[in-house]
Amino acid sequence: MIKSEICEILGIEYPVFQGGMAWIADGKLAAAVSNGGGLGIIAAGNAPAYYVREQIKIAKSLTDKPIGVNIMLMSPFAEEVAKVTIEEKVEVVTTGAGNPSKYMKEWKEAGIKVIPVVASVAMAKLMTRLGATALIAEGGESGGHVGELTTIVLVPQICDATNLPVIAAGGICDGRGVAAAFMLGAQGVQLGTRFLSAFECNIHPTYKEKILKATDLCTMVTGKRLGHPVRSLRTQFARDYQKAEYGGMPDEELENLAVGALRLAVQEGNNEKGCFLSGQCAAMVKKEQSAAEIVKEIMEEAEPILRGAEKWVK
Ligand code: TUI
Repeated sequence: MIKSEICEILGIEYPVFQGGMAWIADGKLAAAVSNGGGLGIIAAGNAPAYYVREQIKIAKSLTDKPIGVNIMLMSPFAEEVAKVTIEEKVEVVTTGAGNPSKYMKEWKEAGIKVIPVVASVAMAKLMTRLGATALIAEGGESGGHVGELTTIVLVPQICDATNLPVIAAGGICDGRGVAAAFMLGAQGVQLGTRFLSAFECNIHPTYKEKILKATDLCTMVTGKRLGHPVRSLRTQFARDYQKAEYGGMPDEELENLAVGALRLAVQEGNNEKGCFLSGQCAAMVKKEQSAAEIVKEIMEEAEPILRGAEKWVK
């Protein structure tokens, strides 16, 4: 069995986080992952505080294990959601798409373990200084908002920049990815795309089908021009957006094009207007299974791979 310091720090069985996917990672999915021994994480995305509070209550009604809330820092509701995490006494907060410095003191005083996503060495150093519990190093293979660096170059650099446990994210889908992450110095992994196929993941059947049918070159990055690069499946919407982006559409119109696109993908499976966020590893997601099975399976796969690494050393 693979154990690391992060398991003791958080009181979880397996060092596996479920990524905080906006519109997707609700209380039910988070509870299923936590009940499976990993860390389930509710995504706040762009949702207001009352929604996040509701999802925390749902998760807590389904599990006694620790759960996390992911705060998307570009959300207009980030501040009120930050308060809700304190009021509802969630065990862990993860952050993404920005700098959470101004919340760190409050969270720490409330006894919340803070695990920010960092996409650079500078941010890793700052978060270490401000008292983060651990760091998530998320490479650009991931779905959604992506940083510049890939997982294989980001993780070791973040590990060198901090004495905190590092969780690797981006492109990790099975036991091979888990083993590789540990080889790079990580003590845990975060997976998003793989959990899209979980029975407990409440996305439109069309979304699930697209993930299960995806092939190696199925994702693309759009949104660079406006400074918010986002990885999604290469659908009609993504192609149209890219055409508009490089065809000189004014910024405001381009922004409007994306409004509501995540919801249309998740709730309606709308191919023309929906934005189906996905990591590059979609092609490696082969079957539907329970969240608990996913957690257990990837960790059981990783174990013989890590043990077998000795065969390379003569
Ligand atoms: O946040 C994510 N992935 C996301 S957020 C999201 S919702 C969204 N909707 C519309 C436009 C954009 C996003 C969908 N997917 N991943 C974590 C992540 N954080 N990746 C990269 C970063 C990051 C980037 C810059 C973290 C810190 C950072 O710091 C910048 C600074 O302020 O110095």
